[in-house]
Amino acid sequence: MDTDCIFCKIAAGDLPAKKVYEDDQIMAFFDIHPKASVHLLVIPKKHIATLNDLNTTDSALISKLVLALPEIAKEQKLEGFRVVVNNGPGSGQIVYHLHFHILGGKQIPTF
Ligand code: DGP
Repeated sequence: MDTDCIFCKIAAGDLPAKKVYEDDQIMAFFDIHPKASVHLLVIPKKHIATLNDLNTTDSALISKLVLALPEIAKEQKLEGFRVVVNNGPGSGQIVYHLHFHILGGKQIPTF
């Protein structure tokens, strides 16, 4: 755990979040500043700052997280959804704890 990291604090239960899924390794909760009618964040509980910081020992964890995305979306009754990962400077990443945005609900702009 990184004691300065907001998502580590959420993962540890030290900060509140509107959780929709949690197990021993990953957690999903609503984004505090939603950009879509359904906007969730899915995080590994382990502190990993960016995709660049992943290594092969994280393979099972990341596989589990990606496989959970459609399950979490299904729980929210989303048929289709967009997954976004902002990664590093210039990408829009604000929180340096790896997270996958799930965006869905009302039609979201395409690009
Ligand atoms: P990014 O720009 O990819 O780093 O996205 C960070 C997202 O995290 C942003 O959409 C707002 C959200 N966020 C920041 N702080 C909190 C928080 O304390 N709780 C929740 N639920 N979301 C947060």
